[in-house]
Amino acid sequence: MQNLLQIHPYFTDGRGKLIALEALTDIFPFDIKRVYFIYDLKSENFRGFHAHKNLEQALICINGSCKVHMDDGNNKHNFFLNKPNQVLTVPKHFWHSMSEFCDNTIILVLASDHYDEKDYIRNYKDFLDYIAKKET
Ligand code: T46
Repeated sequence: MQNLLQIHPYFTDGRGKLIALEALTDIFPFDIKRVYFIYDLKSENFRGFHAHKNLEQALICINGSCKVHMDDGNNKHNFFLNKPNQVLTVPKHFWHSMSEFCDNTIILVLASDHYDEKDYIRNYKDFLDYIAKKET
């Protein structure tokens, strides 16, 4: 699961750093149809706790830091994001949650499709049943 975290190349010179995100590349193998960002986060809160049936996403902590817990139904892994060139792929069928936000954290999310509540699996038991059915 560690291979879901990639380091994005950046341009750097005396003025600072620049990262250009492009769809349909090794880092973003999907077309990007939606971009959203999550901010004004409180350290004691959790977000996520769901999986997607079809949506592919990539998370970038463009400011601050956070923990992202990922679970494919068989294996679990925690990622710590604290650099804007870290790109965490969240494939479909991965239960995920975000927590331990430091002050001023901003999480940028690139998504392969428009928002659709029907694409969410928001109950963990339903998620495990969905994975079990997929594997048979
Ligand atoms: C995900 C993680 C990483 C919309 O109306 N449009 C949108 O594009 C999104 C993303 C959300 N919403 C509404 C749905 C809820 O009423 O915004 C509200 C908060 O959404 P949610 O509770 O799903 O937020 P998170 O932070 O738990 O999850 C979000 C994404 O929804 C989800 O796809 O993978 O970030």
